[in-house]
Amino acid sequence: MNHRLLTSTEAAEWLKASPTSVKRWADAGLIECVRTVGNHRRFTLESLERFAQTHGATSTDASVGEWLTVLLERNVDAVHGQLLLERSTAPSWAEVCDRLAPVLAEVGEAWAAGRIRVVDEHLASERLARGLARVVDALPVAPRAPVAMLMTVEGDEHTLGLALAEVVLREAGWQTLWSGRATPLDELAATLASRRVDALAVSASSFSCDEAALEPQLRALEAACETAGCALVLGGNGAWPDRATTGRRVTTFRQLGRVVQEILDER
Ligand code: B12
Repeated sequence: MNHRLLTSTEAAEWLKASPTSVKRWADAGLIECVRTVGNHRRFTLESLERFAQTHGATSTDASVGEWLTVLLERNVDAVHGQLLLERSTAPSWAEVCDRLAPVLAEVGEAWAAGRIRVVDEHLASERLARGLARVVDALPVAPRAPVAMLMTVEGDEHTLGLALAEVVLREAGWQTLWSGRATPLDELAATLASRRVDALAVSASSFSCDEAALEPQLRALEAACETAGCALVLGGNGAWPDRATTGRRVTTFRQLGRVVQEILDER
């Protein structure tokens, strides 16, 4: 095992991609990376090999472009069709969901660069949300299946990460309860105490970039889950406090698939 850590430039050379793409794939959780004290990204050769195996660096760029066309210019049927097409070339829905990370990042960059309007972003997001909902509805679960509740952190309207997580949970045989955006934290403990919830999955998108604002929310989430005896899963590229927590930090959907299995194995 080669332990030497590679810089983003060296990783880009190895992947025959641009350092910007490597950084974007890392931030989207597609390539595992570690951070130096100076917050620089560093990569192991193994993580690059894993990425190249599943993505093959250049093809990802091409497919991001295709996805943008479908999301921004076509309808929900076309989005649903594209999702099924991706699934036909992937080992799992978790893999498909990970392939969508750079697509969402690209939508954000197109908005930030003024190439698309906020309304375009709303329309594209809703098409994807509805396409994913059709996939979820087609994935039946057993009556006494484990239950996961899905919510975003307070103030965060970004629910696509949750919609992707819901597909992965259904594929893993979990029932899902969509609480989504604006879930009041002060009601959470009572909700978790009033019904069987085996895991609470919480999303903080990169919009939730203030760690100090997330700290009290994380404490409330930890306390509610501890009292109810349910697992806590933390997702999204938001500024989750970098400290020991009873929550399980998840950055990719393949990882989510593994984590929810661990939760069941531990029961
Ligand atoms: C779609 C979108 C919207 C849509 C959301 C629609 C919807 N139903 O979700 C709309 C148009 C409503 C919107 C609104 C806004 N947005 Co917006 N948005 C986006 C965009 C393009 C995608 C968001 C998204 O879903 N990403 C997927 C997220 C959730 O994934 P992630 O954090 O990268 O996490 C990854 C993993 O961790 C995993 N994951 C995510 N969640 C979870 C949860 C679990 C349990 C698990 C296991 C895994 C997991 O999935 C992701 C992919 O791998 C992003 C671009 C981006 N880079 O994210 C901008 C972005 C987040 N938005 C941004 C902004 C500024 C806004 C607005 C303020 C714009 C405005 N002026 O109106 C508002 C704020 C609304 C609010 N209060 O939240 C900025 C945030 C910048 C910043 N640091 O503050 C971004 C980064 C765009 C940009 N490039 O600047 N947005």
